[in-house]
Amino acid sequence: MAKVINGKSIPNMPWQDRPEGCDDIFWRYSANPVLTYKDIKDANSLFNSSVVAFGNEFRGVFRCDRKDLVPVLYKGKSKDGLNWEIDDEPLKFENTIEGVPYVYGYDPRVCEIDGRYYVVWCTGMANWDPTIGMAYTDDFETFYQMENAFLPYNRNGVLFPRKINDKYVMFSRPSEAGDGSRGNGSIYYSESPDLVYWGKHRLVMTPAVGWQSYKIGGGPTPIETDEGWLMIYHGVKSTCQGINYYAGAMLLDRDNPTKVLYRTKYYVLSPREIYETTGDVPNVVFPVSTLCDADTGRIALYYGAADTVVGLAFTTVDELIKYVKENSF
Ligand code: BMA
Repeated sequence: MAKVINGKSIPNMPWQDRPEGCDDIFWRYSANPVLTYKDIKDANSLFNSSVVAFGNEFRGVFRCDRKDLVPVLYKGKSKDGLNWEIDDEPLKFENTIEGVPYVYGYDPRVCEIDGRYYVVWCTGMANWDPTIGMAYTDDFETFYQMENAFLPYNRNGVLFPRKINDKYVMFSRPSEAGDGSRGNGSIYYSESPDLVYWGKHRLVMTPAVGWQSYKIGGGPTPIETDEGWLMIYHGVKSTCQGINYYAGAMLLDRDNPTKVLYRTKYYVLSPREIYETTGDVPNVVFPVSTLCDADTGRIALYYGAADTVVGLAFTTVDELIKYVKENSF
């Protein structure tokens, strides 16, 4: 069995066994979607969101497009990872940083490093130009804004849960257009001594064929295993009806995560159910966060579906690593 390194025991995380007769690598929660616009006051949609274990409970930072269709971040708590109490008002930062406006926020990823929780999201600067915003919290009550990590245009910032070779590590996806309308987006590595200054940028992975041909971007916080960093990512394909979003997985070298050991040539999750194919943006599954129980290797993946709701799907570290190794280029 692949060993989860630096993981947590989360015996109460959401889980269902693989349904009989299902041979999907990720199987969906039978009561999907887990979150909808009904869970937040004045919401149009509640989707690409991030969930973490916190003590014996769960905490989350959520993407909500309110009825003005401006994306904002919310915080919430849950005892079981399924039933959530989300604030009525958007998340506010305790501090403000001059010159770092917070015009909007979407696709938050929460990553715990040494007991502190960092939120990395797509933030709007002047002119609504997207880049990578950062904040931290110790208690999920008070959040402090940090310096933005990069210049526009950049999206899909994903922090690694520990320093590697004494540096913080982030993956991101720089792009040439603010609205995400152009393809060719690749995943890049950056490192930092202090979570403020980022450099030593390196290419990690470019788009490939099929479902990941138009652009790719990071997903949930990577899971450290004795076989490497297990990372779920998203891939986009352009079609005559628009662009479709899928999820894939890769395994990266533990000491040098710019080194991709395997990446799936098949997707691991695709828009198939009605709540994934129909909504504000049809045919989107967008993986954002996972819970992983270090004792059993169980993984619960929270993903945005059709830019409208949050879905949940399950697999195990062992099954996913085996699949990645057996179905890669
Ligand atoms: C991306 C982001 C995501 C969204 C996806 C599909 O560019 O905006 O938040 O889920 O497009 O619309």
